[in-house]
Amino acid sequence: MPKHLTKDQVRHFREEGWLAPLRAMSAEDALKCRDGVETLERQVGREANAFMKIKGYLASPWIVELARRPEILDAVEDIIGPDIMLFGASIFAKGGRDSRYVSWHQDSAYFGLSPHEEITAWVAFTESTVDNGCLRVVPRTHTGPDREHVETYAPDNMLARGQELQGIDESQAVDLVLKPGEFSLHHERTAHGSSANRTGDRRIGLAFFYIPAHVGSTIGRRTATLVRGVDRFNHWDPDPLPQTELDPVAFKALEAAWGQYKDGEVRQAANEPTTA
Ligand SMILES: O=C(O)CCC(=O)C(=O)O
Repeated sequence: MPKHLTKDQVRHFREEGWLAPLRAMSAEDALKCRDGVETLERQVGREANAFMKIKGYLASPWIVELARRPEILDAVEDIIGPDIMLFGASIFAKGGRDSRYVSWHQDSAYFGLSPHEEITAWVAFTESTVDNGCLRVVPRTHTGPDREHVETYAPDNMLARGQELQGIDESQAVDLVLKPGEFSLHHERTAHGSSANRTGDRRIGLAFFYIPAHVGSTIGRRTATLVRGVDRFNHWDPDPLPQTELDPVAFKALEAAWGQYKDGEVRQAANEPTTA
């Protein structure tokens, strides 16, 4: 029996590769998260997209707490089972009237995981609508193979290398419209992206990347955090979790992971054998 989702919701995720909307927290708490992101931006002096990527939860303890919220983990558990590792988190913040977009992509081509059982919980800190460029998915793409991405490095593309899937049938796309405090789930092979923000306010969401503990890294040993259950596999070293906001040790690890990802050491690694 699922713990949190209905059987139909679990079936929907398995067949379609996505599920939304689900509630993680109240709209007031989502606003506090937005404030939390904007406080970090002021402290660091850069837009969150520049530093809260790949291991964004290492920026502050409140982000780790959010990743552990039962409302999110109960839903994740219903899909991937009780032993859950958090291996990543990325902010996706678009400004008001912002032409930046996220091209169609599959995370499986870049995450370097095997087997492909990662699921992403995308948590809305603001409204996420068609007008402000909500997350979009192409249903059932998770059941096919990993596809090749063209790395465009297009300036308005928010992805590190502007990686883009070719031949996506956009007429099939579903808009994952969310209210503040809601979240969506998608599989790492589900093709997804988002359009520009045509409204006057920011659109901010934080994507948490969860794996069952048996999933290993195909690109050498890395770190992750057990957020529920038991790790019987020891595929991952422990993350240096932040003790304070912008804890220097944790922040250095965050920057190193993002740098390694951006600089191309993690490239189309999906089909390589696991080394874990
Ligand atoms: O928030 C967006 O616009 C894109 C999110 C995304 O690519 C992801 O969650 O992996």
